[in-house]
Amino acid sequence: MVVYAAPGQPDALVSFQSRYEHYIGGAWVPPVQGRYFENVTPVTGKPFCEIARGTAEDIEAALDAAHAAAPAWGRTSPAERAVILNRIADRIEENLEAIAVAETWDNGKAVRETLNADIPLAVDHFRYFAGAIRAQEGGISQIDEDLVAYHFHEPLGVVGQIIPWNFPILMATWKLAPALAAGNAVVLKPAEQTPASILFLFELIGDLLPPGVVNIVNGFGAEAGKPLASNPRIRKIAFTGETTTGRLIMQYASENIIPVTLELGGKSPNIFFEDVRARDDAYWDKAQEGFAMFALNQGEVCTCPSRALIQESIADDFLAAAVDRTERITRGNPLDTDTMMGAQASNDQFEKIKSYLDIGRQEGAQVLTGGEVADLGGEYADGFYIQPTIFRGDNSMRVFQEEIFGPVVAATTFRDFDDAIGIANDTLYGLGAGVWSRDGNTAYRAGRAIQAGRVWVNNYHAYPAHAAFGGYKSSGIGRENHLMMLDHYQQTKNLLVSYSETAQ
Ligand code: TXE
Repeated sequence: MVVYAAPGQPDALVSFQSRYEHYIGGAWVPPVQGRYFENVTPVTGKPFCEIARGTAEDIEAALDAAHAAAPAWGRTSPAERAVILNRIADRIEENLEAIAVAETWDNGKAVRETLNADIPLAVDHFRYFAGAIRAQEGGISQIDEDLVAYHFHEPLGVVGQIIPWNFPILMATWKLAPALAAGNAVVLKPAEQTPASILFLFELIGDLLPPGVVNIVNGFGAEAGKPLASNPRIRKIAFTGETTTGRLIMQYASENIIPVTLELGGKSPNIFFEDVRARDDAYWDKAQEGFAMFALNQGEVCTCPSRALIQESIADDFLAAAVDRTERITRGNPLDTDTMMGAQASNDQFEKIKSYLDIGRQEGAQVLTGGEVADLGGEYADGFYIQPTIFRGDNSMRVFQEEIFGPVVAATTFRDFDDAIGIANDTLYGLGAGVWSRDGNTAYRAGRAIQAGRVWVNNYHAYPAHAAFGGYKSSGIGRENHLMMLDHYQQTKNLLVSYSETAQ
């Protein structure tokens, strides 16, 4: 066990500044209007720094810096950009513990996750896109003997990126790494709930990039996000957040006719077929771990397996074991590596989850475990802690249909394959899904029939950089990760060249 801090302090590894400015043109720049807002740590519920409160003027300053930097950056070779991305990865890796603690302090998630997942995945993401851009090739089409079509990849120029608070550093990385690899300059707006860890990160890595290639403007959605997303000086907007906000982002983008990628909400089904019982105990345990993934990151994951669908014949046994597994999720100081589940990211989110605990009960869902706020007492009494909760009910209930974004799973049963797929697809969303069966045919057919961009088969919540990730239906547009992500940050230039010496 390692406790990274005395209760209530991130201490030795991270000293946050008491005030953070915007990061524009490689420098720390105060907000034009001179206003700041308090940033609270969910660990204790107390403010720990203040953050520049950005407005349209700050966005314009950041766009000036990005436009000044974009032409030279866009002309660097893929090899030069790859070197820089690899240096960023190395610098993050060298400071992994400090960045992990900063992320936990800002977001509330358990440090065992930031140490073992969030930050290592961010490192790998930069390395992946360093390799991807060097491996990318253009194309040549020989139209006829004398006419040749060359296809080049060109950067878009200056792009806008708006990210949420559930994986601040990883979401920033998912967006920055491909955009930079492709040769774009960026204006990024972090979520107002969790700006500090990203700013701490840029104190560590900012010098590795030419000034103006990445600019960070802090602030709220309406004040800073909208002037960025609706700005005619960006050539693309990438967004992760709520589906209703995603609709607004598309409206803004339509005014400027720019491409949009959206990673939005989810209500992912996790389907357990009856053969999970017929196999060895190790597989049963693995399936139980897959079920318990609803509490990973306190359930604040767009792919949270928040609907469990269990075949009738095994449902009672499975759920009894699931309750036992869920009750063994250790909670406590998020900075203690023994803690599995930390604090919800903000008071708003805490209140939203509490309201769904009431809604579930009111609509008649049975609480199998949890269902309450988790009172950790002492230093943590004002932190945002919720018990991991299993509801049992049916798919028409609001707790099955609406994104709660907390450690809450709604479980139901199904009769047969068709019933399972019907329930799984009875949702507005289509981001993630899980299928648990060792029958290859069942797993394959279910995986193909579920309307979701990512279906985990016999695993859940793995996010390798080279597997495409994104939504069907109201869960979004476009993909993240994978080579194909480069396409979202590039234009295709076609040169159609005649080598004929004569008129045709
Ligand atoms: O999201 P918002 P919120 C879901 C989850 C959560 C709910 C609300 O269910 O409970 O959304 O979270 C910026 N123009 N997800 O309110 O508002 C905002 O400042 C431009 C799922 O935090 O979408 C922040 O940086 N930008 C999701 C970002 O958008 C605007 C992760 C996300 O905030 C804006 C987060 C505007 N008009 C929440 N309004 C996922 N898919 O993982 C807000 N923003």
